[in-house]
Amino acid sequence: MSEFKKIDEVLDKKYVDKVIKLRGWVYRKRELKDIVFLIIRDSSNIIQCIVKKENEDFEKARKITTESSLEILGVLKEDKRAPNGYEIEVKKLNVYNIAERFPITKDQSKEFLLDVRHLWIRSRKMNSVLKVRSTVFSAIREFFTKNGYYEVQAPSFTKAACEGGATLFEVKYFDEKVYLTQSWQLYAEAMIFSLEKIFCIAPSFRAEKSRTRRHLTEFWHAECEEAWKGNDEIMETEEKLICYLIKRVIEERKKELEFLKRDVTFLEKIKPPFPRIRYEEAIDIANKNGLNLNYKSDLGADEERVISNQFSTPFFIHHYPKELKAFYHRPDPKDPEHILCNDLLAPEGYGEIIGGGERIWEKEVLIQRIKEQGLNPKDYEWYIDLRRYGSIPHAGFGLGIERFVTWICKLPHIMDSIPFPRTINRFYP
Ligand code: NSS
Repeated sequence: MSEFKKIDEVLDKKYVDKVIKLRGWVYRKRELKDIVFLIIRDSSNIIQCIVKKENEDFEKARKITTESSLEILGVLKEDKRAPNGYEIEVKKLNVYNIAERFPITKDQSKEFLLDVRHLWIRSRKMNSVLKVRSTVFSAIREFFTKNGYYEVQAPSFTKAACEGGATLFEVKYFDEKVYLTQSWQLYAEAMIFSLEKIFCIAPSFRAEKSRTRRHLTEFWHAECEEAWKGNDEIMETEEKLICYLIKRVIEERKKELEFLKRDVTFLEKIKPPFPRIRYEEAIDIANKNGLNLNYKSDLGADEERVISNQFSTPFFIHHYPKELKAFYHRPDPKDPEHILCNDLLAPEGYGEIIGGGERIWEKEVLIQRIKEQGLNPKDYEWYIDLRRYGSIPHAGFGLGIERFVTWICKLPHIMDSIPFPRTINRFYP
C-alpha cells in the first residue's frame, strides 16, 4: 500500500488531527504576508493546504506556481471556510517540478481550450466527464457479458462502405485503396454464425463534413449483433442497455454529475419501456412544432432536436422510408417501402444516440437493395455469401458512446465528451 492517500479518502472526520501524505498538482495559489494557501488537486478531488511563515518550507511554497507538482506531509483540520470543509496544515513540502506560467487562465475561449486540450483535460470539468466516460465503458462490458454476449473485434481497414460512401476515409494500403471502418456491422453479421450473441467497443471513422454539435470524425462505437432477433426484440435490448448504463452512472458518478450540474433526478425517472413511434408520427410531431417536413424527409440534427425536445425519456423512431437508410436494413414484408429499423433518440433536444434494426437475410432482397442504392454487389461478395450458407433472421445496433456521454452529462457539444476530439478541422493535439 502506498503511504500516500488520495484527497477524496482524507476528506473524512476520522483523519482530523492525523498526519497524512498527499501528492498532486497546484490547482490555485493565494499568498498573504505570513501564509500561503495552496489548493492541491489529484485525480480524486481538491483540498486546501496552508503553509505558515514559521515552516521551513515557507519560501519554497511562495515560489510555487499553478500546476506545479508536489508532495506534502501535513495534519488534517476541519475548516468550514475551506472548499470541501477540510484543510491541511503543511509540515513538509517536496516539489517535483515548478510549472512554467500555465497558459490556461479564467475565461478562455472554447477554441483556445481545444488548442491546449493536452492541458485542459486536467480541468475539474474534464476530470468529471472522463470519469463518467470510464464508467460508461465498463458498464457496457458488464451489461453484455452478464447477458451472455461474447466480445469480439473487427478490422479497421475495410474494402466497402457500411454506412454510405459519402463519409468514407480513404487510406493508401500499399498499392491498394482501402477505407477506415464506419461500423463493425458487416463483420459482426459474419461472426454471429459462430457466436450468436456478440458485442464490440471500437472506434469508427466518418469523414463528416457537417459542423454540428454531435459529429466527430472518430468516435467510439459500442455495437451489438444477435442471431434470431427482429427489430422489436433488438429495441428491447437497446432500452435495457441504456437503462443499465444510466443506473451504473448514477451509482458510481453522482458526484461528477452534480459537479457538471446535471439534474440527476431527471435521469432517475427514466424507466423502460421507452416510447416507440413510427417515422410518420415523428414527422407529424416535427410539423406541429414549427417544421415543414414531408414523409420522405431525412431527420438531421436540427429536426431531431425539435422532436426530441418534446420528450422527457429516450424514445424510438422506427419504420423509416427505405430510401433514407443503409442498404442492409430489412424492408418490412407487410410494408416493403418502410424498413425494420430503429433510431433511439435521447430527450432534451439531444437526438439520436443509437441506430439499429433487423438485417436483410434473404439473398435476392439484399442484392436488389445493394443495386437500388447504386452500390456494386461485387464489392459485397463475402457479405452476400452469408445469405447463401444457413442464413437466419438477425438484428443489431450501434451506440455512439460520445453521443451518450454528451447527453448523460448534459454537455453542450460532443467535443466535450472525448479527451482528444477529431473533427473536420481539429486533429491537433
Ligand atoms: O450510422 S449509424 O446510425 N448506424 C450504424 O453505424 C450501424 N452499422 C450500427 C449497427 O447497427 N451495428 O451509427 C450508429 C450510432 C449513431 O446512432 C450515433 O450515436 C453514432 O453511431 N454516430 C456518431 N457519433 C459521433 N460522430 C459521428 N460522426 C457519428 N456517426 C454515428
